[in-house]
Amino acid sequence: MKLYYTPGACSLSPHIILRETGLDFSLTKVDLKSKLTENGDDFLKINPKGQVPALMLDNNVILTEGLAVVLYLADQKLDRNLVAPAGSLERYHQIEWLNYIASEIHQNFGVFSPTSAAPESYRSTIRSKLLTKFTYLDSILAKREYIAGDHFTVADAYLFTTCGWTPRINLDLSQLSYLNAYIQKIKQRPHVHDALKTEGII
Ligand SMILES: N[C@@H](CCC(=O)N[C@@H](CS)C(=O)NCC(=O)O)C(=O)O
Repeated sequence: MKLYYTPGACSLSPHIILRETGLDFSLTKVDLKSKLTENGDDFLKINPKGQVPALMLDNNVILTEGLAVVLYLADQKLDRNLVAPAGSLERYHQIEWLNYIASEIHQNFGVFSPTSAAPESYRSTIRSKLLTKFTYLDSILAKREYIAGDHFTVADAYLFTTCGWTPRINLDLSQLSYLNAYIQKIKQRPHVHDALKTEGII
């Protein structure tokens, strides 16, 4: 399998999950501005949406959308407990978290992208909105070790990835002590550390 990624982008989440599963994979870097891969290939021919993550399966089929990609990967190695088995209520709760992170957290970062023309007043509104949502997540993490329960899942890889974007938009989360302890704990996982190192983030 091959993961098309951009350092520090939302593709970090499936990158972490690939490592956590132990599946064999390679990485190809994408420049999101030029839409070229590090090999000079036109990324729009690989994923016409022009977005990472994109996962190329061994039969050359492309799977996109972070939520679908991490679920697919975790399902390949169910024994790693990165997602609960199909049909279990636990799995639907994990999907509930993935969707919350995608729609309520991730999407709100869009106004801070380099191509966004959003005025500072709007950015400020979104910053406050994000603070409210991260405060809610902090209250969940006050009650349990990981966002969906007592062990690391696909939802943690995604949440951890989005937390990494907050300094870039000047969103101060230092008062959210449970969230901060959680970020440190996830960062110390060997596979997370390796993913961050490979992407040049640490
Ligand atoms: N709906 C997509 C969104 C992916 C996304 O926002 N990717 C960003 C990087 S974090 C990207 O590729 N941005 C470049 C662009 O939209 O042109 C998903 O959930 O995977």
